Amino acid sequence: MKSIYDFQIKSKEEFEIVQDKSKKYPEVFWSEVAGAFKWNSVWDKVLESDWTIPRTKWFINGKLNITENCLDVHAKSTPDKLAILWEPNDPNADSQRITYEELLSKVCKFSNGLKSLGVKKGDRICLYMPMVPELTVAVLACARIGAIHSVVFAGFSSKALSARINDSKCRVLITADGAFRGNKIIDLKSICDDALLSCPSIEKTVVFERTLKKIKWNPKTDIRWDDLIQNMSEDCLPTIMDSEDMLFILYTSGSTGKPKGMVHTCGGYMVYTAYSFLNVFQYSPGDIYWCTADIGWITGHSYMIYGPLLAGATTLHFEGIPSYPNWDRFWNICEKYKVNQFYTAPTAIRSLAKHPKELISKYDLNSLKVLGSVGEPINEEAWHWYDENIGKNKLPIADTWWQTETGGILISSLAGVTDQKPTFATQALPGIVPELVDKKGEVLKDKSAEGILTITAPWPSIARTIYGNHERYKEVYFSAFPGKYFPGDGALRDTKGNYRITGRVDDVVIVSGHNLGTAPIENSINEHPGVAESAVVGFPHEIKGNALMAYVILYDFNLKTESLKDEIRTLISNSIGPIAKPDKILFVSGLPKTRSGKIMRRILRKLANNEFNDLGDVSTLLNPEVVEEIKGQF
Ligand code: 7RM
Repeated sequence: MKSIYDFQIKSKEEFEIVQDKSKKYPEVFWSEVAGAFKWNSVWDKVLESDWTIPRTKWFINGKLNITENCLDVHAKSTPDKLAILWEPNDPNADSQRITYEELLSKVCKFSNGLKSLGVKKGDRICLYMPMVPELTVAVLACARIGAIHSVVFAGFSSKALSARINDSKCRVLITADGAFRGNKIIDLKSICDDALLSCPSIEKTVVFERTLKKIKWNPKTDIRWDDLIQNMSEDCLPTIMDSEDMLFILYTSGSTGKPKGMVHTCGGYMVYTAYSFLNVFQYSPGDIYWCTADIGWITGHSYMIYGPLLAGATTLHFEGIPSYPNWDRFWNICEKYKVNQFYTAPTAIRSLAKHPKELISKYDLNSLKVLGSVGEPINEEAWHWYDENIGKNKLPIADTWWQTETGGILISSLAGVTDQKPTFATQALPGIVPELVDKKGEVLKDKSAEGILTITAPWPSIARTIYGNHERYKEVYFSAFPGKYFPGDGALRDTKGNYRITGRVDDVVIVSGHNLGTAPIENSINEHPGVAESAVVGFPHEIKGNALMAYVILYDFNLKTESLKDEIRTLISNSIGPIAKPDKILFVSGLPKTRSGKIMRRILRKLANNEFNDLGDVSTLLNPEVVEEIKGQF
């Protein structure tokens, strides 16, 4: 039997050969990769796909349990190998080192605990937890017994939590008494108590004790984590799943208010996350890999838990935040654990770049071999700062473009193997077929082009549906360009076939009959040396239909003058045309952002339209206070 490492591409020549093969014979290609895993019975058909319905199925009738491949396989061959390294919020508290054998026991114990609550295959379980190893244990325990995990980021409000619980009718909620985040304690349990006032489907709440702060206790429904696992066996046979059985639901925000529960299935997700992990990050056995995301996001699911564990890797999980106790914490951790692969987000890079370089030079970062970026387009300045200061101008940077919906990385360089180019995600991974189209859906055939990104061929880890709403799935992803997957991003292609993601294309505003994307307008505003960041939205206008409003953050707030507004308008006029000049420019100190650093344009649109009382739930924002500040400026 081949190992998944046999599919790790090691040279540019090999990349070209594999890419060619994956395009010509996708089913042969993916079935060979899938052969590197343990299946209880092999699929009888590799692929069934019709994106007009839309439907995608991989490894049909294959039977497996993903946790056998994440845990049992390695616990048998390398029991003492470290699976998880855990760094707590408090740098002086004890860290944890969990081997594959230990992780398997912990997962089995908790799986048995869940079973004792009556949880069975197909039940939905909500997880609302801090970044402790028990979160990973709970995720894998669900997968082991065929329950569907729905992790909700533990920074979301009680309202957001209850909406997600109710959408998928979860039976059990797993949470903690609280979470440590920097010098704050977040009372997770009381947030859950609030949420559960309107969640009739929840029968039991399992509470892991992290902070030991006093909490309200409901003896009828609440169970301590430790009590639940106390007498449980350390063995639990994995439940045999079909390839296309649901593995998890993960909610992502849509352009309308209601979150979309993206559904991922067992077989294809397993094959693609492991394959992409090994190839993008060029992980070698023994390396220490660190992704700084939260498990509450898809990056955490695919590249902190499943991808690395499937590869038998050592994955570092950090409970805290980059600024605590100081802005050198990330570099401190890199040195402490001799991190080899470091994967973070542009928003983190930009905050880190604001602090003195001595905070980096204090530490020995020589262990680093690969850097990664994810979550939004990385701007030129941030890319070069990362390259120079962390990569010392010699490390490959993998700019990884993908989505909750794609399950895994679709466009990225393979670190150190294929060419990189600043601010370009570069090439599609083997088996991924991107295509640029214009607004009418015409394929842009020129080598170098700019347009809307689509993906034309199915890949194993595409989300199969939106939980309970297949119509919306079809509408959002498969109706703009029939037969193609539409991710909602714009992209530019250079003559060598490298892709640069330019931003969301679903934020198009029609001004006096002209279709204007807000992303290119923002890009030209950002060219002004005084501008740190900007966001442009449309608002209704009597004559033009829509007009534009620009929210602009200046490096120096004191420079907010009328003449600066004129300079910004001139820049836009010069790069796009006078039609793209915003009617209103507002200087602000921050923009409302999601926890993963994405600007909430929906809120900016409402503010621009004076709809102050109808902003929806702003409590899920990273910085709800800026909404008040912006309101005050109108
Ligand atoms: C992994 C993740 C998805 C959206 C996506 C893009 C943007 C993500 C990049 C990027 C440019 C990147 N999932 N995005 N990665 N844009 N370059 N490397 O972020 O579901 O939360 O967001 O994020 O707009 O469509 S997500």
